[in-house]
Amino acid sequence: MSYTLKVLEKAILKNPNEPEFHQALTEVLPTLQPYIDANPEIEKAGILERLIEPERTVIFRVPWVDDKGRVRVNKGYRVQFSSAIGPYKGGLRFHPSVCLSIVKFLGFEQIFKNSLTGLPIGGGKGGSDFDPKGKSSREVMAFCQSFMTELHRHINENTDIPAGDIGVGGREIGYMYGQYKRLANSFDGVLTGKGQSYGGSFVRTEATGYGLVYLVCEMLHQHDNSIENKTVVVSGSGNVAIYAAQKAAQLGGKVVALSDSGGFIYDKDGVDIEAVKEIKEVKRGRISEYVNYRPKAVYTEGKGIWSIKCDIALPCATQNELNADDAKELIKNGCIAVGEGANMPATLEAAEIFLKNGVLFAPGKAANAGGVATSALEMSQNAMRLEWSFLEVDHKLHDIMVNIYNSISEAAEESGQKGNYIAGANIAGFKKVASAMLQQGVV
Ligand code: NDP
Ligand code: 2IT
Repeated sequence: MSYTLKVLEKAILKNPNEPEFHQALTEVLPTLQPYIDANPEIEKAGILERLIEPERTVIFRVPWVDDKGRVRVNKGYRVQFSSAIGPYKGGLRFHPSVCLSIVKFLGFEQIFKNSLTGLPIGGGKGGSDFDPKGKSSREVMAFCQSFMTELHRHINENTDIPAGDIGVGGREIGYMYGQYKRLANSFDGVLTGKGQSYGGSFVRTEATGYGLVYLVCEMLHQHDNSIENKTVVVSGSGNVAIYAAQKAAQLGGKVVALSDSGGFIYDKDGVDIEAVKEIKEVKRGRISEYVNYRPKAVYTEGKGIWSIKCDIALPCATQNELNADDAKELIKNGCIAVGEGANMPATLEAAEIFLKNGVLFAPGKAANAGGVATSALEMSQNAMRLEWSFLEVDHKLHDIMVNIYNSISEAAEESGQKGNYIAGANIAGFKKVASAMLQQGVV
């Protein structure tokens, strides 16, 4: 049995009840085999056995008091996965589904994604099973303060720099930053995604969605195609989805659908992004409310967004939101390109189907790396106590995404798997991390 399959088999046995983590390992490890065959020192140094084990995992109690005066308790997590090429970096997710398996899958993917950005950031992830939905701002603040009261012992600007993810946006980062500053007595760049008035970077809010579209456009361009006049379906309607839809429309695509966990909207004339922003960012409402703004649009409850005919699909909600049947339906309807804005939104089977059918498929670690890349730019600006303009950051983001496309495309070709950007992203991300680990000895 090959080295990667041996490590995978053992990891699955040693980490039972972690299906999402198993899935991430299954998606990554076997694709590294050609590179490892050419570099046998990797196996000798036990690089994979070390890489799949987080350097440190912290799980903690988060007690807080709700508006009715009741004591509530949630679980908090921070998985500090790899510091081989820089301080741990990755988001915090607040969602009732959050558990160790999900945080580990996200943290593992983050190592490769962060390496692909070309910037000096290691991999980490965290979060809580706290559900911000339906909570008052005071409740969210109480939770965030309690969460940071423990988390602050484990992070600092040179060790671990969290940011947002599902359920964590500017409001939550603000409350957590306020509490961190109070406990650490230090105004530093320990979180990214901060508000503009206290050290946040221009473009961080837009970065993941914009970056996704920049990468997809480059991929299309390299295949003598473009986003212009293409029909685009974007799932989700949170931070990533909104700005992916906005950039896709700015660059000439027609975005006809968005969704949330309740259902999806179809607007054949092209989605009105400003209306979506008002519903989601201002009112914190549901996507179903969109029909009040555009009465000709149709809202359908439940899953099913992938049955809408499109040229380009951008899954931007959550893991495993696009399965084999969805992939087949998209292909049947003429879909030519898929860009993963979310982390692992396509199941293993779905991704395989896209590859087999010649659909251009940009995996999350590459396609959604613009968010964390811009976080790293925020860290640079904080360290220099400087601020770059919107245009400067946007240009840097664009260059980073084009570079990522080039490196995953080259790595795919070099490993004899031209056009397989899943393998390309895994290998290109792994190379730098493995090299750093080899040079740093057994740690
Ligand atoms: P938000 O919380 O802003 O939005 C999440 C969106 O996805 C909402 O529309 C939400 O619907 C939907 N969603 C979440 N969970 C589920 C679920 N279990 N089933 C169906 N729909 C769901 O999060 P983001 O936009 O920040 O994140 C979206 C994805 O992008 C995640 O996979 C995240 O890991 C990834 N990502 C985010 C980055 C960032 O910078 N924010 C960077 C890179 C990747 P509802 O409101 O109904 O729950
Ligand atoms: O999945 C991700 O890359 C993020 N949620 C962003 C992480 C970050 O540190 O900006």
